[in-house]
Amino acid sequence: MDETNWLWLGTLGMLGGSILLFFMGGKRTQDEEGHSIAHGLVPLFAAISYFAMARHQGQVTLPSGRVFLYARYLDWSITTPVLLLGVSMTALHGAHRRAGLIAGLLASDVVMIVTGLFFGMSEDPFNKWVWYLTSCAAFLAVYYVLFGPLRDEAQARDEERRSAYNRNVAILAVLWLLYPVIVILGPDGLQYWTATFATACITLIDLTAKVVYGFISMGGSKNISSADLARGEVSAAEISTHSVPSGTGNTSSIRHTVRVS
Ligand code: RET
Repeated sequence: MDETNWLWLGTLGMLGGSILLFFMGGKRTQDEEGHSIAHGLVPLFAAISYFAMARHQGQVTLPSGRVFLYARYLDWSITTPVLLLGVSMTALHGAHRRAGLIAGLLASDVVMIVTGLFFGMSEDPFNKWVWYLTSCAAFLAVYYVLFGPLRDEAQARDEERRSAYNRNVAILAVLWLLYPVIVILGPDGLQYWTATFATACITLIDLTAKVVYGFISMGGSKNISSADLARGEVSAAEISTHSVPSGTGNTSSIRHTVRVS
């Protein structure tokens, strides 16, 4: 398969994954709804970027003749914050606490992607390494928040949230680590690998980090919602409108516990 074929595989895989994730996602609670929409949107954004690259758009030929695919970075600048927001919501049981911590996490992630973009566009070795190392430093900050304060938050939650968080972060930490390794070995870095091989690797990891991970994370969210509903611990504000009968105020099928905290 040549590079363009891999990019087409990415386009179709992301599009198919997005449709499946949207339709198979739960809607019983806001947690489920949020995760379904987030995990459906992530591969949809990626499909746009893969399509552009498959059509030889979203790329630039640098003075050295190297073709740099910047569309990937546009994809990552949107999809990585969405994925991080998803795990944060699991750890924090909703979006309403520790806003500064989440802002710091997302800012570090954006710095990682933007400096990564400059790394990819650099031809001068000094510039290249400075950008690469800056991006890696921002990546470490992302890991610090995931394995430090957010992990502590998750451990204080119920069993379902705790295990969903631990599982999601373990998968995410391993998969995300592969990106800087592949990129540094490929044509934008040390040029040990051909463009086709690097694109094949990134496409397969991207499909895993977005679609396969999406299903795993959504499964965790379904467990969380089932347990919350069974315990009657879903507050009125947390139940999505789909499960609340309108008009009558009759919500007998779901026991509400509105907790003021
Ligand atoms: C770059 C190059 C510079 C050093 C580092 C990088 C990290 C990239 C990562 C990307 C993750 C993308 C994901 C997309 C899925 O939606 C920019 C490759 C550290 C971690 C998970």
